[in-house]
Parts: sequence; C-alpha cells; structure tokens
Amino acid sequence: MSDEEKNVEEVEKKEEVVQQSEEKPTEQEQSEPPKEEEKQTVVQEQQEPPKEEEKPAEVELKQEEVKPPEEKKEQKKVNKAPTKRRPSLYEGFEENQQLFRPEFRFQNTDESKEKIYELMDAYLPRDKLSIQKSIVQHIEYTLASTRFDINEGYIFQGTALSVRDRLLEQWNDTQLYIKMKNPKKIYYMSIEFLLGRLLQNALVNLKLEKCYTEALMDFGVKIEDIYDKENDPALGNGGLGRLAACYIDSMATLNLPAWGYGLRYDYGIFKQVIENFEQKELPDYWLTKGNPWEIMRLDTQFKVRFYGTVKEEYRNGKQCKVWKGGEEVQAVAYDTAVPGFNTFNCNTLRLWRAFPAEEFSFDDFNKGDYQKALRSRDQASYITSVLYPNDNTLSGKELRLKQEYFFSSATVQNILRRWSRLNLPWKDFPKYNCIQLNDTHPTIALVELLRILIDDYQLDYKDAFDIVRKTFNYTNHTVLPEALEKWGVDIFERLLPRHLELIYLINYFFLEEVKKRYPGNGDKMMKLSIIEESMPKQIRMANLCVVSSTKVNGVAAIHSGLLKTMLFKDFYEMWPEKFTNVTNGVTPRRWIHCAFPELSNLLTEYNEGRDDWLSELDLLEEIPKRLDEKNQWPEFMEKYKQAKTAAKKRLVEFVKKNCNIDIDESFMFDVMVKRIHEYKRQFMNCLYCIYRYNKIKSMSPEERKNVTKRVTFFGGKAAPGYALAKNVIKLINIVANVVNHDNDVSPYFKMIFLPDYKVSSAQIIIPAANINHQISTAGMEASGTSCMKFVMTGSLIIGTRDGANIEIAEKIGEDHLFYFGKNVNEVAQIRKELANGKRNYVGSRLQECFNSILNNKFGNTNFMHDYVKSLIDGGDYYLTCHDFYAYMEAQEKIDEEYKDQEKWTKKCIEAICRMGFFSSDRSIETYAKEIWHVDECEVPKPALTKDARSVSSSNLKSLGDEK
Ligand code: F58
Repeated sequence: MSDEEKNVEEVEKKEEVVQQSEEKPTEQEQSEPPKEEEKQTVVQEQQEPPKEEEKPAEVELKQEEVKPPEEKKEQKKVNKAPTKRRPSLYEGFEENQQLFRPEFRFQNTDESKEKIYELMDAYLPRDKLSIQKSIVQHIEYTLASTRFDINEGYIFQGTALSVRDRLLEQWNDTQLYIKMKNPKKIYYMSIEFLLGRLLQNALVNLKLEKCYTEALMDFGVKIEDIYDKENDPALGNGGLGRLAACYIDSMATLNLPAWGYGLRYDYGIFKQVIENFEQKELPDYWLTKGNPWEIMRLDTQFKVRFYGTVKEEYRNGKQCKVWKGGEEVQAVAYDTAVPGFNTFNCNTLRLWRAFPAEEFSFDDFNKGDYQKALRSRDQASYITSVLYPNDNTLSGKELRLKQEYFFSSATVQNILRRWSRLNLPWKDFPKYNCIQLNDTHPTIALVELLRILIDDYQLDYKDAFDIVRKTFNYTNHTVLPEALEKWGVDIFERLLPRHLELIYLINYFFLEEVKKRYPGNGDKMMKLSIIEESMPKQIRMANLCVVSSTKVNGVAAIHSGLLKTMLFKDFYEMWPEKFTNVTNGVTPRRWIHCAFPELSNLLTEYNEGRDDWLSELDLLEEIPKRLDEKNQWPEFMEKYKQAKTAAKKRLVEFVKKNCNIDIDESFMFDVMVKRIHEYKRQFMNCLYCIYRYNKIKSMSPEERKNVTKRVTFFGGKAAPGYALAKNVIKLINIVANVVNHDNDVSPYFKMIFLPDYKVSSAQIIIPAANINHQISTAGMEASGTSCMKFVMTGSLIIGTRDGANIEIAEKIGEDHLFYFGKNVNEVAQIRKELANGKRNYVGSRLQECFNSILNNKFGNTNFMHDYVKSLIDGGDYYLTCHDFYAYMEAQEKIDEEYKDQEKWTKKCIEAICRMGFFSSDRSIETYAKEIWHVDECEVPKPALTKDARSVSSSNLKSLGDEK
C-alpha cells in the first residue's frame, strides 16, 4: 500500500469512529452525557438560520486523526508564528476571477445532493456590479423596501447584509475546517465585548473596502456616510471590553481556532448627555435598527438552572449529588462572524441571550391571570437586558450573579457539546480545550465544569479538578480593592447551592495543601482562603481563579509585578510558575487603518506600497531607516502633517456638530478620554485647566502672544452611582463654560467635554490628538490601552510611570513622552506618611486653583468643596496634590516643545514606528505560545477550478499536504 493509500485508509477508519460517536458515545467516562436542550420554538426573529453546530447527515466531515494536539508538535513547527509577509489575500488570483470553495474532505454519499453542492461551489463574486446587485437585492428582498424609499439607512443595512453573505462563506468554511482538523480550541470568555461598528472592520479585513467604496459611489453615496449609519454595539464599559474586542480580531488574524463567548445585552452602556453641565444617562437600546451582523442559532440552546436544592441520589451504584428544582432559563446563541485580517479564516463571537424556558403558563393564562402568565417570561429575559455600567467597582446585585452564571453555564455546556462529539477520554480534555477568563466575572464557569464532571459524569473530585485546573487560565485587570469580585455566601447558597458546596470542597483541598506547606500558620490560611471569614462570609472570586487555573497573568509588566508582590503575594510564594505577564495590545486595523486612513495610506506608501504592516506592526521600524537612507524625512513629514490636519479637521467638525463650539485645528489638541475615576485623575487635569485659565487671564495682550494655543478635551462616562466622578464631569463643564466664553482667554485656550465617548467617537478623537493624558496614580492603572492608540496615531503622552506607559516609554524612548510624578514605590511611601499624619504640601499655585473652586469663581461649585477640603486635609490617597507641581512642569515643557513643530513631528513619527510591540497580534501570539499552547489552523485558499473539489484520493492527499 502506498503512503497515500494508507493515509486514506486511516482517515476513513477514523471517520467511522467519529460517525459512531455521533450516535452512541462509547467511552466509559462519557456514559451519560448531559441532555442537550434542543428547542426550536423560540420566537423567530430571523429567517431560517444557517446551522453551524448541527452536522448535516449528508455532509459528513472526515476528522483529522484524533491525536492529542501536544503530540503533534513533533510533526510540525511548534506554535508557528504568523507567516511573515503573508501575501495579500487575493494575490495570485486575477481581479474579479471566479473562485471556488477550498478543498475539504467531504463524504458526498448522497448523490441527490450533488446539485446543491455544485451550486454552492463558488464564492460570491467581488466585482462592482455583483456587489451593487447584492446590496439592492437585500434592500428589496430582505428589508422589503421599495426602490423609492431607499435612504442611507437602507443602504447601510443592504450593504451590511451583502458583506455578511461574503463573511458567511468564509465563516462556514472555517468552522468546517476546524471541525475536520480538530485542533486545540481557545475559548475566550468575557462578560463584555465592546466591539464598535463592524461594517468597515469587516470590509477591511476581507480586503473588500475598495470594491464596496466604488460600488456605493455609483449610488451617489460616500461609504463614510454609510459607516456612520451603524449603531455602536456598546456591550462593554471600557478597557476590559474593548480589549476583548481587539483580541478576537487578532485571534482570527492569527488563524487561531478560537471562540469569543459573552452576553448579548439588549441595552449596552448608557448614552451620556450633558444637561446643565451634568451627566444624564439615557438607555442605549442599540437594536433599534436591528442587527444585520448577528445570526440567531435556534439549534444552539441550553437550559440554565437557578435556585433549587441539592439532593443525594444513587446512580450506577454510586452515591452522588443532584441539583434539582428552582427555575430554568433558556440560553440562546447569537453569533457574529469575526473575520481575520488578510486571511480566509473567520471565527465566531457567540453571545448568549436569555429566554424563558417555557413560553408561559397556560394554566394561569386560562384562569385569566395574564400578567402572572407573562411574568416568568419577562423575568427570564431580564437576565440579559442590561449591561451593568460599573467600571472598576462592584455591583454586588443578585441579577449580576445571575448574568455571570447564565453566561458561564451556557458556555460550558456548549464547549462540552462540541467535545462530546469527539468521543475522547476526559483526561484529554485540557489537551483540546483551553478557556481564558477575561477577569473574574466568568469564574463560576470553572465550578460549572467541575459540577458537570462530578455530578453528571461521575468523575472523582481529584480527576475532575485536575481537568478544570489544566483547562482554565485567568487574566487579572485590576488591583483596586473595590473592583475585586466577592460574593456573599448567602446569595450563593440561594442561587447556586451546588456550586457553593463545590467551592467549599475546592477550598478544603486547597487549604490542606496550605497546611502542609505552612504547618500551623493560621495567618497564611486566612489570607489565602477562597472564603473570607467576614460577616457575612464572602467568596473571593480572584482567589478561586488563582487556585483553579494553570496560569494567572497581569496586563502590563508593572501590573503583573504588583500581582506577585502585593495582591497575590502569598499565592506567588506557593506557585511562582503560575504567574506571568502579557502586556495588552490593540488592533492596528481599527485603531490606525480605520480610524486614521490618511496615516494608514502614508505608512503603506513608505512601506514599499505594502499594507502588511497592519498585521506585522514591527515592520514600521523600517520606515525611519528608509527615510534616513533615502533622505526622505522632509517629504514624509510634510505628508504626515497634512494627514494630521485632516484628522484634526474631522474632530473640528465633530465638535461643531455635537457641542456647537467652533475650534481651530491650528491649536494643539490635548485629549483625555477614558472612564471617569478618581485614580485616573481627571480632576488633576481640570485643576491645571483652572491654573492655565487664571494665568492667561492675568497676562498682558503682549504676553499672551507667546502662549501655545491649546484645546483641552475631556471625554468619558461616570458610573451612574459614582457621585464624585459625576461631580468631576460637572466641574469640567462649568469651568469650560467660563473659559470658552472669556474673550481674553478663549483665543488661546479652550476646554471641551465631548459627550458620550464611545468606540466610534474614539476613532475620530484619538487620531486628532497632539498630546494625550495618561496620568493615573502610579500603580493604579493595570495597563491602559488608549495610550497605545494615541501613540500609534501620532500623539505624545503626558503621563505617569504607570501601566503600559512604562513599556511604551521603553520602546519609543523616554524623550518621546512627558513623564512626571511619583513612581509606585514612592506612592506607597507617601501614603504611609499621610496615614501617619504628615500633610501634603499645597503650594500657592495649587492653593489658588483650590480657591477658585472654593470661592465659586466659575459658578456654583459647592458640590466640590468637601472633596477639595479633604485633599487639603491629607485625604489625598491618589496624590493629586503631591504630583501637581511635577505635572505642571510637564505641561510647561509640552508648551515649549510644541513650538518647534519639526522636532515635535519627527518625534511623533518615530514613536508611531516603534509601537510594533503594542499590536494585539503580539499579545495574542504570547497567549498562544506561553499560556494556551495552541497552533494556528489556517483555512486553505480558494480553489481555482471546480474540478479541484471532487472527492478523490488525490484530493485527500493534497489536503493532507495543506498548511
Ligand atoms: C481595565 N479594567 C483596566 N474593567 O482598568 C485597564 O487598566 C486595562 O487596560 C483594561 O482593563 C484592559 O486590561 C476594566 O475596564 C472594567 O471595566 C470592569 C468591567 C466589569 C465590571 C467591573 C469593571
């Protein structure tokens, strides 16, 4: 037998096994799989959805040899880095050439389906006319609009649906291919995904932006205006949710077999409006115009239980625990395609939505109690109604815990359903599955997996826990004590009684280990315990994560260091190998290319005409070298300045539209946009604005001529219950009102609060900045990610030695940013001194700023008086006073340096080109290599002819060679 035939035979044998496993699981450990809840009766909001999970009987895939992924390492390059200089997606194909679906191994036994296969052989065409037809067809046939009603809203919907069609092909191919190859899979669990608009992102990643731009031009519309019609899906608060969005983009770009899992909230983060200088919150019902991107999966639903009781029962002669009763809610999957950049791979973001498990009680309905009949229905759907709007604080509400468990349970059940089809022994589970917890909010997923393994599959605790620990990893995003999740034991007992028992069990075995390691050390036990012995007792979710995960990582070097030395010091002493760092990153596709197209084009032009830097950001390092060699700095700088002016003009227009204020792009644009929080110190920036105002006001007209003209922008939401943060917004607006209406000062200085800061406005604001504020008290900002976006788009940081600022400074050079303030060790020392009664020095210039507030110079600012007094009295935990003078000095340096535009511009360009490290592709590569141990799984390229698709042994061979 030739190698080729052996190969075919082996594959076929394997396939038999796989087919058998679909019908009857044979492995002993899997003797009783949990019942899959299939329900097809949920109110249908979409047309018949295409199925991903269900394997149609007639298109049976042949599974790649089922060998633990780890063992495969011998055969191929371990953790292959993304191919450098990957050719452009359609390179090698003629423009507008008909392309065919790639060569998969199908078992086309049902000849009657040949016609269908043939019809689905070809990819949708990419030429202008076909695209135009598909847009108008969707407008008429999907949206049921007449041709006389068409407006930009319809064109957006039609365009999005037409793009989605093209995404779906790649998505289906990717999912089939992953099923066939059966690689180790990554599950990225995050309670928030702050995606931002998707249309441009999809077009850019699919390399279809040019085709669609031209197609729409003939309709008399500019594609930018169509982008503007899309609602922001804002299912996140800030950094954590946005990071998750960047990461799924990078996972797809790196061809990783990965899924994002989260919640599909009906209401995203509230809309912020400013009325009477104050923040008002309005609900964000982001689905008003429908969501063209999502696919509701009626075939992917799971029941999730709450409350109930735990009983002991005998099953298969074994005593076991059964959790029964309570309420059940149905989790239904809503999928969004996540295309990678310049690859045919397309992953899935799966968001769960809650539905009632039973439609409504007919009994109550028949008795005439209609309201009662519908109540349970409503209550079930409350679970995914609204995103909690807290950033770095806890809500502690039962509904929040319900959200967390609902999300976790549905996800774990889904992962297990995918796994159970493989019919492999449980011990191999961690070799095929890796779950990354984006903070502690999905922690209960690890207890859920443990529960199912023990209660439904009767694994021993030790074996089950071993599987759990090997499968899970945990990313921490904060050291702020108020943001660390804790749940009262009482609430757990009611809502999740079985999970509480299991948490006690995990803690019991863990504390046994602690006792052995530190005999008689009660203090260690107390510190390390998962249960805090407070009144009432609390479950420390972060401790549960550390105990039950393989790796724990922080999100910037300084933060990961603090985890080892402070937050998880005692854990680090026990398990040093568990702790690691993965510095955050952001996707250059959205944050450079989409947000700042002029800069993107310029970088491509000077990258020898290639845009491969977008997935290989380190390539930008070559540009300054080339500019040196070819003496091209002056022309490049000129073009760069034009690009920056274009970005600033966009913000000028935005400000006119949203704030009705006229500003001038010749001013320096100084930007601080982020959630409002005391530790981020927007108040300190506002104090400086007061200082600047007072100073300019006191100058003579002659002196004013020397002032660097500046607009200071603020933006960001305050959690609705965070009074101080809301007061800071009010103060900024009150001061801004005076500054902007003062004819002496406003020609030199303006202040603007940009309302409703969100991803789509960030894409306008960030590229327009010349300077950006990253001024958190050292040690408080875990990483920060906007700092990366700002520097990548040509703005310099004024910032502290905190979070990612430190690594940015290392990469771009300390002379390329404006550092100030105490470092993390000094902060600790000063806090000690403050606690010991030492008072901060409030010099005359700071006192004058405080007085402006205390004397209500800008209007009624009584609401800030107590806070200001407390700072003066030593309640300066965040070192606002202590860092103020260093901050002022840095500000003065900025004013001076900005005067030399040539020097400033060069610094910005050099900084941009040194930011390769901060691409989220690098972060994800690090996760893949060092934490997940997962390989890429690249979908084969399209075939050039139909014939290449027929099933023959030669095709099997060619597939075997694929990679
Ligand atoms: C942020 N955390 C960190 N949390 O503050 C920031 O330094 C870091 O760059 C970013 O994560 C990404 O690592 C953050 O955004 C939240 O918003 C939580 C959302 C869920 C509720 C508790 C706060």
